[in-house]
Amino acid sequence: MFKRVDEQAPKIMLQQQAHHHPEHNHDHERLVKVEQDLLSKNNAYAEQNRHYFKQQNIFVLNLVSSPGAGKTTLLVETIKRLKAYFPIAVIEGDQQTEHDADRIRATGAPAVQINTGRACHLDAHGVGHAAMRLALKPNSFLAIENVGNLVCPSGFDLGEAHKVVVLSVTEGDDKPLKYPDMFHAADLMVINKTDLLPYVEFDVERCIRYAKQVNPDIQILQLSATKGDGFSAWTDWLLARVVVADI
Ligand SMILES: Nc1nc2c(ncn2[C@@H]2O[C@H](COP(=O)(O)OP(=O)(O)OP(=O)(O)O)[C@@H](O)[C@H]2O)c(=O)[nH]1
Ligand SMILES: [Mg+2]
Repeated sequence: MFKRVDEQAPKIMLQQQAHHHPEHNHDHERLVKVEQDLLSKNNAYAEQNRHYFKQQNIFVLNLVSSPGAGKTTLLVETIKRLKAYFPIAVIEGDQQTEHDADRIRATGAPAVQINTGRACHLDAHGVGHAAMRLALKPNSFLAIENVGNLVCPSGFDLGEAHKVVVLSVTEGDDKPLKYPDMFHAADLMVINKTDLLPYVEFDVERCIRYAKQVNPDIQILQLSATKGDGFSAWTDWLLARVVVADI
């Protein structure tokens, strides 16, 4: 089951509070209030999105990772393998450029690019609008690729069924402990770029142990999006979850 953003929000607030001096309390309280308002507005839009996705039987994933972990590559390879099974559409979130949406469109799948500018994450309101522009098909799969960073997107529910965190082996095996909110919010961790394991210091078992320490229920897959090793476990995971009514 996906975890709701309001379960995570208090933890984020408390951690921020610890860094403030008493004389800044007033400013800090105002900041917390603004953040709470922002999150509750986001949650309301996320619920609207979720209601719509459920009505249309659209399976939605929110892919999160640090920049360059391989989210777009994973999606491009997934579309190539699964587009014959069900319609796939993508919402791309990046600070700037249309690059990732162009990579998705090259596969034949529709994509909408959201440029977040100064914001470091997608929000449910923007995702709702992008979903309308995509004219999504019922009984389909929608992938949302969030802005690359392991902090901000963790607190923002977009109406997805699951957050999927992609961690590549060049980033270091300690990331689940350093960025626990993200690994706590995700239901699945994909360890990507396993083809590079011979060349980097990355202890897969330690990474898995850290991820489970933060989130005992997290599911884990290991693959190489470029070479294809382990990829079928990921496509099987998806096939088991995207319910296709008309096949
Ligand atoms: N060796 C190797 N390289 C990979 C793999 N997956 C992705 N890459 C490379 O990693 C780089 C970044 O991949 P992207 O798919 O653009 O990563 P991203 O997470 O979408 O990046 P942002 O959208 O910028 O956050 C590219 O050069 C990919 O070819 C993999 O499994 N193995
Ligand atoms: Mg990308």
